[in-house]
Amino acid sequence: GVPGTPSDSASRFLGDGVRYKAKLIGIDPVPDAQGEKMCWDSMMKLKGFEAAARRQGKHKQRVWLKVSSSGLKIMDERTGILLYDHDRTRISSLRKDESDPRALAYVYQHQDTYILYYIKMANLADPVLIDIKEVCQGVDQETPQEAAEAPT
Ligand code: I3P
Repeated sequence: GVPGTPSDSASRFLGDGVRYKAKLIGIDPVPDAQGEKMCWDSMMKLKGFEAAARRQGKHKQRVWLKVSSSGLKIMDERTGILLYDHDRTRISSLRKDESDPRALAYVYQHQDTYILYYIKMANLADPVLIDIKEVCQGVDQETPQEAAEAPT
């Protein structure tokens, strides 16, 4: 079709996909692939670290979050360096942050460990959550009721 024509919404995710301005709040190893309390505890711990760092004059790293049909990429905003490349099939949990409409988190399976990534968007997290859900559609989710709530 004609570039820019919204005839096929999935085509937005082809190639480089969609890019969002964001900041990395933090990353944290977690014991499991999913779990509401596990994710919440990890997010609140990272939020505590963020506040402590802020009091010492440190700023969160500015990044681009790229959502594409292959998964998620996190790049450093200033250098463009690829920090993390997350295959869609290994994203095991996606959470919205009930305490912050601009934040989201997800769990990624790396070898036999799980790592939570906690990200603050420059704008509202909801449209990004919808995009990530679309890209991760069909990925095995054992407890779909725990996925981020977003209109479809
Ligand atoms: C900043 C303010 C911003 C925050 C930024 C803080 O503090 O809280 O909202 O960006 O975080 O430094 P201040 O108002 O004292 O300048 P986010 O909303 O994106 O978190 P940062 O320093 O980590 O960028």
